[in-house]
Amino acid sequence: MKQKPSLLIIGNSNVGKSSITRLLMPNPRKFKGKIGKTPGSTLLIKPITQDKLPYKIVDLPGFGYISQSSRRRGEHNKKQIVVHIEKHYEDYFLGLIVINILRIEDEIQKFFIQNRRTIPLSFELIQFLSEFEIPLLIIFNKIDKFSNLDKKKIINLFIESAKEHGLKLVHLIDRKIEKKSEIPYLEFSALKKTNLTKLKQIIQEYLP
Ligand SMILES: Nc1nc2c(ncn2[C@@H]2O[C@H](COP(=O)(O)OP(=O)(O)OP(=O)(O)O)[C@@H](O)[C@H]2O)c(=O)[nH]1
Ligand SMILES: [Mg+2]
Repeated sequence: MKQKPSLLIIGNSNVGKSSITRLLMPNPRKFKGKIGKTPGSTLLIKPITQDKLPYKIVDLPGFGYISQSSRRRGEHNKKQIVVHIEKHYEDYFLGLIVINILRIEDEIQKFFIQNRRTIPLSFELIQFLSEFEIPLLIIFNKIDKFSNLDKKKIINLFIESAKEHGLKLVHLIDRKIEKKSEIPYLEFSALKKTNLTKLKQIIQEYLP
């Protein structure tokens, strides 16, 4: 039997990865939440799929994931993510990098504005993934938490700071981005299902 291609959903804890996964499932009731990591030191990478879904979903913690109890474990997980991607990048037809819009200002303040020698983990993750040839889509999730004006301001802050790290983010309008140097982004709300149709459409377009 032919193997299904994989969709990567990556992002820190609590950004909405499982919520997005559920929205993509033909049969969400059969999807049991917490998948992808265990409290143990080993990262469990368990692809999720359903009969009617033409791809598998792999949900991974982002670089910023640090368990409450152990900083070292955070580093350990990061290493495991790196090893996993290095080994499996060819299985992925698309990678969704999920970013919680509520966390952006803080991250950019601390690791960019106040200290130019550090790099925000989100940028590090985007840079790392762009080195492999996985097409990427950045999802700014939880936009329902902000007014339109604040949302624009925060996304702009992210984009402008990313530019200084050599990352070119472009707003995804309708079609697939062809230029390899540009990374498209989509504003999203898993709660309100904002842009869900668009997301599904993009996934279809990238499916091999
Ligand atoms: N307001 C709002 N809340 C959201 C949205 N998406 C997810 N949440 C909430 O955010 C919390 C975390 O969502 P999850 O989908 O479990 O996040 P996750 O990335 O899978 O988290 P981990 O499995 O811990 O890595 C839940 O309480 C969700 O209900 C959104 O678009 N808007
Ligand atoms: Mg989850």
